[in-house]
Amino acid sequence: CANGAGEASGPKPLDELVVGFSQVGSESGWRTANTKDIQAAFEEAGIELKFSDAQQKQENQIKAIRSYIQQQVDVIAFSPVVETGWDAVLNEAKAAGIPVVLTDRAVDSKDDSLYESFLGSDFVVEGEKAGAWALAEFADATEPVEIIQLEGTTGAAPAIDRAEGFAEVIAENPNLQVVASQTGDFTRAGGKQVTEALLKSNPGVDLIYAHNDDMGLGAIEAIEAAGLVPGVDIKILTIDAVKDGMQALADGKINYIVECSPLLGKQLVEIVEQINAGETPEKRIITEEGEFNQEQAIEALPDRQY
Ligand code: GYE
Repeated sequence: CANGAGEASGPKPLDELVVGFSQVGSESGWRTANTKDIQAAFEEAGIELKFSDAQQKQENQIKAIRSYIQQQVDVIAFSPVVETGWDAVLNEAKAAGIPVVLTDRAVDSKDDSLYESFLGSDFVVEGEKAGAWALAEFADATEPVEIIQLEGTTGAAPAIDRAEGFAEVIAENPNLQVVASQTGDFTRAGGKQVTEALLKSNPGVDLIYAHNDDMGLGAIEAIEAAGLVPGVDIKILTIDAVKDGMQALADGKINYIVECSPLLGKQLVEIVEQINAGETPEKRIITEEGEFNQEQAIEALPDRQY
């Protein structure tokens, strides 16, 4: 690819580099941790980071990216709120010779020359891990296991992939049935509202699978308000492992969490440095992550940074 910033003019000193970052929003504990980690990593590297919060709206991200193109930043990084609809603006960045790095979430573009690298988790694998826990947890069930799924933002890579991975794995046991599935937009308020409504139409629910901790935490509030005991009357399975989620797991209100790490800052700085040096970064960098049951959460909590 001929559009590395470093290739036209040679590497710049780091304190002359400018990176524009368009963040999804501040919808969850994960997002807050991700923003902090990225800002801290650039600060530490002495690289200027222009930051904008899109409030979960694609149009805001497109505007931010266009403004970074206009400002001729050296690298644009962004975490796409949804998968589709990026080709036009990414082609504008390409035409301007500004390399783009995807962090956290994917775009569904067929043309992978539109970005240098994609750094983030494998969300299908996360959904599979969640499904594997559900399979094992309800292995002995002789009656149908009713599952409510709280989906992330509609059209977002983690919502699509976490649903897919989970569905594939639980298909192994026809007793496990997703009886209702709705978006809570990755927020606590969304998780609470959807759970409130779905508990009424599905009084026999056994498990809530939430695509992130925040929606699971909202579900806990709705379950308690209905006079039920979260983690006991209705089990809860989530993804992320942010501090509030881990605390709820330690307290027995959530039953299992699949980790999704928001700590992408250092690796993003490395990618920017490679691009600046005229090197080609890895096209796909997958984050390493674990899984937690109650005991493991109790053990991990004291050292949890976010
Ligand atoms: O799981 C959720 C956040 O894109 C991986 O977005 C991220 C997801 C994360 O709102 O909490």
